[in-house]
Amino acid sequence: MSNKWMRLAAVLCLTTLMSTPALALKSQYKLSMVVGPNTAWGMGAQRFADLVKERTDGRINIKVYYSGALFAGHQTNEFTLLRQGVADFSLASTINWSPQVKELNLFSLPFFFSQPGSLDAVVHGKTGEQIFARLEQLGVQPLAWGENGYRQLTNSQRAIVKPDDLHDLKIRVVGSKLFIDTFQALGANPTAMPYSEALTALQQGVVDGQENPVAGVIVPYKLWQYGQNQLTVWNYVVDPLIYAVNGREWRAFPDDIKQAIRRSAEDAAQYQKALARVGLDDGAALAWLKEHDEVPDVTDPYAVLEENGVTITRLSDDQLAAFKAKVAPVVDQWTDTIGAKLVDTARTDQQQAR
Ligand code: X2X
Repeated sequence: MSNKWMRLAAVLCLTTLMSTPALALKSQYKLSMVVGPNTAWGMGAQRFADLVKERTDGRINIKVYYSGALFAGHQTNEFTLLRQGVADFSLASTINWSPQVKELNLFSLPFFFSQPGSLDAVVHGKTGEQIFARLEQLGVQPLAWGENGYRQLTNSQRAIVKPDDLHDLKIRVVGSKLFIDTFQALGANPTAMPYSEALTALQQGVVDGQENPVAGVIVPYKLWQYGQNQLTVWNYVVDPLIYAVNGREWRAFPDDIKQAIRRSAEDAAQYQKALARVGLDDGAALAWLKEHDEVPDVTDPYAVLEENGVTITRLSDDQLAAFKAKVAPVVDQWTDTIGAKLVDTARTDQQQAR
């Protein structure tokens, strides 16, 4: 090849590499979900899909794949599948992405978000910005923050009032090893498994307990029917949800579609968070839903639990202190993994919001 042709070929190559080609729109996009449609989480995903369809005049059709259908139940593979484009969209808990994105373990640090409003302060503060930038770097475009909720402990054996009560209880957990470390430090016997297997394990008594949000998971899945008749309110972890889209696909969307998708995620997230918080906050969530003519099925999740024979144990500050002391070394160790700077930023975000 002559020099001239080689130069031309090189220029052509470079132009192709530099411009993001406009991909043809797909007839259907897939959104991955861990849980089912009758949860705040599932309803928040469906609302997003509906809004996107409406606001793009039907050009973007998103089908929600509930109950882990897209990743065959293996929820800790979700981030990888979204990155690869096996899923186009996702409404995901930070817990399930934490094995691949170590920064997301921040949200699973035990007793780090115990003050009301501290999660909002972090996700809408500098920390949230930095985490979104990190996800973008890794090939996933985040769109908005949702919320699964404060995770409470249930079991089939006894009331948990002090760490000793957890001794040898088999507790199902998911996510990164941080959860195993936390429950081992508390003296329990934790075992990691996806949610799709957890229900059977609870039913068969393979495990004694689990931890999940009351409105987000425990009530919609009627966990009392799986022997879970003890619940301890300890607010030890709160997991946010993230509306997100595969980065390559995002960059290829025209601007008007990008804008419609982003606004739909923000609006759906507000609705989703209100559903996740009904009956658990100071009344703001229910007021928001009423204002928007939305009628939630459950307005008092603790009352539903009690009606179904679940004993609720609320820990005092002194009782909580005993649990916090046990997990303090785990928090220190995982602060290094997450990045001490990010953990510090999250502390500052919380303090500034007070
Ligand atoms: O598996 C769980 O416990 C759940 C449903 O809460 C998550 O996906 C993190």
